[in-house]
Amino acid sequence: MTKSTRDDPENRIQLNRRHFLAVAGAGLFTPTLTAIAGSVEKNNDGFFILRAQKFDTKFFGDKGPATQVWSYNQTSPGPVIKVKQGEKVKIRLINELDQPTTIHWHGIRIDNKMDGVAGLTQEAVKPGESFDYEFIAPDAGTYWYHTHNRSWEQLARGLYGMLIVEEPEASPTREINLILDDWRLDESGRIDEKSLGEVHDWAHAGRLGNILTINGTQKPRFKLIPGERVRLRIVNVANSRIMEIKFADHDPWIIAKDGHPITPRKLNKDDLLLGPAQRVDLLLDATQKPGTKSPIQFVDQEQKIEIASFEYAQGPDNGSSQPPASTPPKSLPITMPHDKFAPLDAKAVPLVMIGGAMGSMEKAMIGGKMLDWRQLVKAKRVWAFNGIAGDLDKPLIRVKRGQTVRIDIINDTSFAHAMHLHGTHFKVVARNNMSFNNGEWRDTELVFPDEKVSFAFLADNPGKWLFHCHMIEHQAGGMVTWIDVV
Ligand SMILES: [Cu+2]
Repeated sequence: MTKSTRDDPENRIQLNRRHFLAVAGAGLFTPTLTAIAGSVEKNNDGFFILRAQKFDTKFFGDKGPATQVWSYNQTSPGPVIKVKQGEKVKIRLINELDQPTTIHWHGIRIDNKMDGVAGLTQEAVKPGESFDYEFIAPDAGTYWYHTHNRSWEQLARGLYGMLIVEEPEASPTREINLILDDWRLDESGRIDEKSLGEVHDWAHAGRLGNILTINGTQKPRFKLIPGERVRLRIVNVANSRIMEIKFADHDPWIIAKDGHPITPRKLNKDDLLLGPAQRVDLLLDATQKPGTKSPIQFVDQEQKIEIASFEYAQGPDNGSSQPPASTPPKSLPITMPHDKFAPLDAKAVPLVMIGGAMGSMEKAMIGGKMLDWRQLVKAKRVWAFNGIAGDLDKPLIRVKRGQTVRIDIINDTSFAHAMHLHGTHFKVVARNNMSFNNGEWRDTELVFPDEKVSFAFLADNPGKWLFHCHMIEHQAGGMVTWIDVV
């Protein structure tokens, strides 16, 4: 690829959108009532077992073609893992695949040895071998777990699941999990393997799928009881697709972002615009009449596509279907160390993103050598942070424990990036030269083209913490660095 032939990313997205619609609209799917289930066996030594295994799933109903995915315990998404805040979590990964793999516990303020980053915090677990993950989850909330080795392939093949850290006090609120993914399938319904590793995608918006699933199925239906209030835990696990969803006929409260509680409020415009890896928790009041069907929609530019639905239980309207919609829910307890957080004393680190199609990157460093664009494309390193295309030899910054760090990101590319910091959460403290503190903690934040966004965090967790774009093809293509807390 030369600069002159770098094409317009919009074309690619349009093509994918058409394909997505064609497959989704083909009427092949059979909607099913869904509850995510998964069985987790417990070993005598107290470890829960996650087996990374191949598994045939049916995206298109029982009569449709089978799609071989990679799974944990024969289900993708993997089993929903529920742990109590502060509890010791013991999980044994057994690798029954023919590629090395690891598990990363996304968003958990974890012991660095347990962070699961192949090549940085541990060696990838070889086929036939196992690894014991043991950690304490200090914050209650909605998290997820996923592979962190060859993620551009292994995540695309289905190696992920939801991790719920429950508040110490059990809540009576019923919960519904929505795990959103897009898959790129070929004409026969198999994973489109030819496109895995395709540098064209890496240099554009990433590998976008052509079918969309919630909890591993198309168009699931979720029961609601008139008058009830349910908690929705939503995560976007797609490799690269930014997802925007909408609830017709309902006006939910947002209560948490990326696992961390926020003061409950009604939704703002972009609250349900989720970059890869981002989560939100909502409380939704079932205000409709018995028997009502109401769509959950995927917002695609001007149009809305139904991707799931709520179905209200039948039965007499007992009058409870007018719930106290104006009553704000109670805030969840916040456990981040706010008091020690000092953005004013922060050590500032610039991070300039360059690269990709329609970008200005002419050269970048790999392994201390300067490469031109042609060589970078050949090496599949088509993105860079501060002129370095994905080297992990040196950290972005080395700081003493207890230091507050501010990373000033400049997105000098034509694409959005979902920046994820391991091991802690950060606050977005400035956007396009406007400083603010909205009280929200994130572990992943979207940075749009030409934006300047500053993240601040307290470096209180020692270790090597990866900092990367969660558009996984961008990470693989050079958008990755790390922060050393000593
Ligand atoms: Cu990116």
